[in-house]
Amino acid sequence: MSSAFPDLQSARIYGIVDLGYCAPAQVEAMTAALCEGGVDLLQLRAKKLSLPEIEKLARLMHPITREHEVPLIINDHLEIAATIGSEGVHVGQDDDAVAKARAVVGPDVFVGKSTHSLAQAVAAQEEKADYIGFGPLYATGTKPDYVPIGLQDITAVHQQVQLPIFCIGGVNEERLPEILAAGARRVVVVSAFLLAADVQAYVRKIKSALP
Ligand code: 3NM
Repeated sequence: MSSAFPDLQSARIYGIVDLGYCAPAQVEAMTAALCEGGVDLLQLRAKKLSLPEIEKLARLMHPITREHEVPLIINDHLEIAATIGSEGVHVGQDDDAVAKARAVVGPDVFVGKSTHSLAQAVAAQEEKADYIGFGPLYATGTKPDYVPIGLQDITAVHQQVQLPIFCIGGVNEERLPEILAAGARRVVVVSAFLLAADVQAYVRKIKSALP
């Protein structure tokens, strides 16, 4: 990854421009608001759009994220990440393995992986992911088919996995104190950011509450 960007270890707050909440026409403004609010990482997630549409949105987002020195991470689509030269790519449990992803995007692009249990988190570390998502902590409409894992394994995952761990799923301002008390150090926030009346202010509030 380019040295212009902060390293993953220092990242605390991870936003996602999820097209389930944000219309394509709003993507640029939302990207700017999230970056100006202070996200450390930003993902493009568009489960229902075609590859050309996703690539187009990624190309709109990238100059904005770059200007803010925020790594852009493409969800699922390795070839789009490789084509547009994003700083990261993210894969799920049912997607390509980390090694396959790395082979497509190259050694300088970081590869994140979703994990939904302690065992999957440890496996992702063995697979040499660069970071993991860990959740969903709570039931969430953003990923409705997943059973929430609760907060009880957060301490253990930080003991057993040395990668940056981003707790995800239902994270919002009200829940943040109990999530941090359970041992989380980094979070991903999706709907609470995208639906906030003042996105920048909401990001700032979450950021100021993180260690
Ligand atoms: N991945 P919200 S939970 C995209 O557990 C995603 O891997 C999850 O959205 C996982 O902040 C999730 O709106 C949705 O709950 C997070």
